[in-house]
Order: sequence, then C-alpha cells, then structure tokens
Amino acid sequence: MSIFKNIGTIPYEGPASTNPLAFKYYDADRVIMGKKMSEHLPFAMAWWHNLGAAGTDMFGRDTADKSFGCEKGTMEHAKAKVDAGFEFMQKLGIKYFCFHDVDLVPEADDIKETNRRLDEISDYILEKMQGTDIKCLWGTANMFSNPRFMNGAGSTNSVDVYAFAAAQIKKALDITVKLGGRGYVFWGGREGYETLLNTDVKFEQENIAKLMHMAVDYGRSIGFTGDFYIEPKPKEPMKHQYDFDAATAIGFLRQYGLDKDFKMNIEANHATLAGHTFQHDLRISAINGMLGSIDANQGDTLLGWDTDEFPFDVYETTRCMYEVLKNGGLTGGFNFDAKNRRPSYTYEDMFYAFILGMDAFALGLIKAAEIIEDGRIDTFIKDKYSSWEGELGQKIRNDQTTLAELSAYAEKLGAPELPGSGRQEYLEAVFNNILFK
Ligand code: XLS
Ligand code: NI
Ligand code: NI
Repeated sequence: MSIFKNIGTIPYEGPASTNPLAFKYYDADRVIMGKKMSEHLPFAMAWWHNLGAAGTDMFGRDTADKSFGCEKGTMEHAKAKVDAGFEFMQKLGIKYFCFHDVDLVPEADDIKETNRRLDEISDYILEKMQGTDIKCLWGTANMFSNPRFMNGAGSTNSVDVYAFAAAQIKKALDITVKLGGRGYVFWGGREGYETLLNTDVKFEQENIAKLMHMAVDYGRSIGFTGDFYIEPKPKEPMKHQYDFDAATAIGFLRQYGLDKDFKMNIEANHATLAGHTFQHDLRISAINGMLGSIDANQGDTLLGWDTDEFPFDVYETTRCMYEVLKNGGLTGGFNFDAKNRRPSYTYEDMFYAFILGMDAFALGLIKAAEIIEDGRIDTFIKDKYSSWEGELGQKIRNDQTTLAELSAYAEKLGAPELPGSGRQEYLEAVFNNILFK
C-alpha cells in the first residue's frame, strides 16, 4: 500500500527542468573526480525529523499529519513509519537512514518491554531491507527526552539513571549492528550544565568517558567495526554542553584515550551555534583525522538556536564538499538532520525538502570539484608558504634548529620583508567565478 500516492520516483531532469518533483543537479550516476555522485554523497534520512516531527513548536501543536493512517504511540504506527520511510527513501534514491531508539518504537515504562518492541521493529525493518540496498548509516540512543535524563546521561548525578543510559546504549548498538550501521553517534543532548553552582564538571566528564569506553568495548564484542562519533554542539538544550565544538570534543577523546575508536559527526547548524563556520569544524576534524560523518542541515544566522533547516546555501555546501573531497570522502555519510518549516506541512513538502538538500549538495560537489580542478586557490595556498621550502624552513620543520640559532639568523637579517599579500578579495572573486560560470 502506497503512502505517498501522488508522488513517483524522483527522476534527474537537469537544471533546465521546472518539474518540482525532479532533481536538477543530483544525478546519481554522474562521475565527478572518478567517483559516482551517489558514492560521494551517501545521503541519509533522519527517522526523527522525517517520520516523527510534525511541526509542533513551543507555541503550537502539529501542523503535519504523520500518523500514516494509524494511531500514534502504537506498534502499528511504528510499522507504518517503516513503510512510509522505505517508500520515501526508495522514491528519492536514498540509501541510508539514521535513528534514535525511541524514534523507532514508542517507549514503554519498562525497558524490557521497550527492548522487545525494538526487536520486533528491527525484524520488520530487516524484512523491508531485503531486495533494496538501503541500510542504517548510524544509530543512537535518545538520552535527553525522558525526564529521567534532566541532569544528563553519562553526566547524571544519579547512578541508576547512568545504568539506564548504559542499557539504552547497549540495545541501540545491538540494533545498529543488526541493521548494518556504519556508525554509532553520541550527541551529548544534556551532557552539560545550567550552572556551575550545582555541577562537578570533572566528575561528570570522567563518567561520560567511562560510558563511552564501555560502549566501545561492548560494540567491538558484538562485531561492530564502524566508527563511534561524537556530534559536537555548544548549547541547547543545556546552557553549556561539554562537546562544545570539534576542537573541544577531539581534546576530550584524546584525554580519555578514545580517539582511536571515535570520529566527529559534524552538524552545520551546531558549528555555527559555536561561533564557527561549518567549514571550520569540518577542517578541524579533518586535520586531526577525525572527519567521519556529517549532519547536513543549515541554521539561520539571525537566530541563536538549532533551526535544522534543509541545506539551501550553495556557498556552504561547496565549502563543505571542498573539505570532504580533500579528506578523501567520509566513512559515514550526509544525514539530513533537518525538518520542514512548520507551514510546509504536506507530503509534497517532505519531498521538496529532500530534493532541495540533495541538489544543494550535488551542486556543492560539482563546484568543489571545479575549484580543485581549477587549481587557482590551492596553488595560491601552496605559494603562500613557499618561503618554508628553503633551508631554514626545512630545519624548523624537521626540529633541527634552536631559538638561539633563529635569533642569530634574525640579527643578520635586520628586518624581514613583509609577508606576501593574503589576497582574500582575489580568492573570493575566483570562488564566485567558478560558482557562476
Ligand atoms: C540535536 C542533534 C540530534 C543528533 C542525534 O541537535 O542534532 O538530532 O543528531 O541525537
Ligand atoms: Ni542538531
Ligand atoms: Ni544532529
């Protein structure tokens, strides 16, 4: 039985098409820099936004109907979401999905019952996966919605709540592995604080690390070979979240010996909330060998919270894909952690949103590849540092000199010449030239 009855498979029709239900740029089989677009861009559907969120905000209730013909809060509804999700992904040519445990089934009071429901729904999803090439990109446990997590999960003051979080992670890992997941995410939803007046930061951070270590040990013991990810976010829901940004999260992983098993899942809107550009957090992750996966959305620079909009800004997707290409791709993928605006409440809008996002990333990929092939920007950067290619530069780079030796060299110089121009305006013009040619 079809849910999205009036919508067929979304074709690629090219930039001249005006068909709203067609891709203008995302052409799955087109080869860019030696790889198909579909391989460069492993897109994923977020179960929570696409099949769950129905427009409720702080001031009003649902605008969209996501009942899919069933009563919400039932297993029948949970299965209808699976049916809707698979039909949706197949019509768009999306190969991955991401989930929290409680996106898949309604949570029961007793975790044994919740786990039984998770077994039932994951069997159903496995059945649906047969004959398709759809798989899980990553799974996670929701350790922030239930009131018991008001003071966090790994960071909680209650040892019983901590154990409950461990139980949820264990099960979410089981389901992730069962569904072929490439990764497992820790988004520290309430791992942080409202005030230091009531918080032992060191104790909380140590406990978070212990929980992650136990997750790694358990995951490896059941055959999970993928990456664990931290998804940094500086604030919301807490005033301060420990995984503030990529640099902070990487430092934390190194401090607690977790850096071999973990990478970053960078969300565009989280990076900008941290006062960075999206590209900044991608670059910091990449240079540390930890760019794993991406939550593909965008924020609103005028608003101070996570608006989770579908990616529209091609400057941003181009900068993102430049980083991804330079990184040699991702071990994870591009999860649309994004939701329709509240007044965009129809089934068509769900498709328009994904078409927008997929086309924006396809354009970003095309343009980033053109920037790399054009070479003007990369050549400029290389030349900018060319003074380091001489003998002195090489000595410094190879740790073969001292402060005293450099000082003697500087004295002989008198005054160094000014460094070469940064040429920002020239480079921005090159960027525009490539974007709009
Ligand atoms: C919330 C986060 C969340 C994670 C998964 O801001 O983006 O959706 O991606 O828990
Ligand atoms: Ni987010
Ligand atoms: Ni996210």
